[in-house]
Amino acid sequence: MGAKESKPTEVLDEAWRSFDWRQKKALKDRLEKFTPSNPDVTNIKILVAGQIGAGKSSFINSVLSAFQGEIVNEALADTSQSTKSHSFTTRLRTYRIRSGDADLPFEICDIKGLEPDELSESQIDDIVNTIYGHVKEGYKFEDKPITSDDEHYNQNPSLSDQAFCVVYVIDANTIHLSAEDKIITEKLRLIRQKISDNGIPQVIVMSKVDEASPLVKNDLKMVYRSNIIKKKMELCSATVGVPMSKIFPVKNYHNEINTNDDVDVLILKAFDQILRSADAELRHGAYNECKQQ
Ligand SMILES: Nc1nc2c(ncn2[C@@H]2O[C@H](COP(=O)(O)OP(=O)(O)O)[C@@H](O)[C@H]2O)c(=O)[nH]1
Ligand SMILES: [Mg+2]
Repeated sequence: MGAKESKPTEVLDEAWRSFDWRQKKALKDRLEKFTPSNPDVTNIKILVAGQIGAGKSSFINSVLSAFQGEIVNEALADTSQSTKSHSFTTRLRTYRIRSGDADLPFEICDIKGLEPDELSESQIDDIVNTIYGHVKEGYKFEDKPITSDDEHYNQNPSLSDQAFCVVYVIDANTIHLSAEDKIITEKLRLIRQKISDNGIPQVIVMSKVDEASPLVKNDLKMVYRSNIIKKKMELCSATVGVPMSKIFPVKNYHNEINTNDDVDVLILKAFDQILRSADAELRHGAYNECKQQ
């Protein structure tokens, strides 16, 4: 029956992005040896933003798991499904990446998810303040933005308190399908506007590629041969305004009990690029100049 359908083919003849599926060990080794190129920085901080339910906590857990070689559930992912409209992460939480017993010089911050309500400036201000290192660990996000007299407000953030790369986690299934998503992408665009003057690099992690394409669900290695995934990444790029080279498709660990090399290698590749972007920004030293004036 289905043979007569004239849908565009989902399987592309060739991978449109070259990707070595055997590079997991090389990536992991390199990341384990990585030292920030600015000696004043003890750890490179990465901030993860995106819509509620996009997979931010699951992405953080997946990075932790890929390094540990076993499933880690440190960042609380929302498994209830019913609380989609309300952000599960309300406090600022920072996760240190470890490999075995060794602490690596990377930290990832999980912040409150963006809510698809009217464009409130307060969420955006909170995110921008967090990027600049003004929000201390454990701060509970409120309906209004943090003020400088708050006990969790850091007046003098060090380089290690600031985020040097912002990662937007975007669910491949919902990108630009609903009015809600238009509001979210508009919010991301506003954040971009506020921080891009300072050159903070931005990367998109497009999550849930397994749910977006049956081909990919069946075999993750088909991710760069899937027409659906390619189209979704192009849509992401156009709506948020981030080049394709800064968009990484991933499948997060969410219900598995063991890690898997294909999942790991996509996650580690995304994380490697995130760190390279952050470190390049540190090297350029734009921050040093603006902080030391
Ligand atoms: N199939 C699939 N489900 C995912 C993936 N990433 C996250 N999820 C699920 O999506 C839901 C929301 O994820 P969560 O990490 O809590 O999103 P957050 O609100 O952005 O932190 C949870 O039910 C996860 O199990 C993925 O890559 N594939
Ligand atoms: Mg979360």
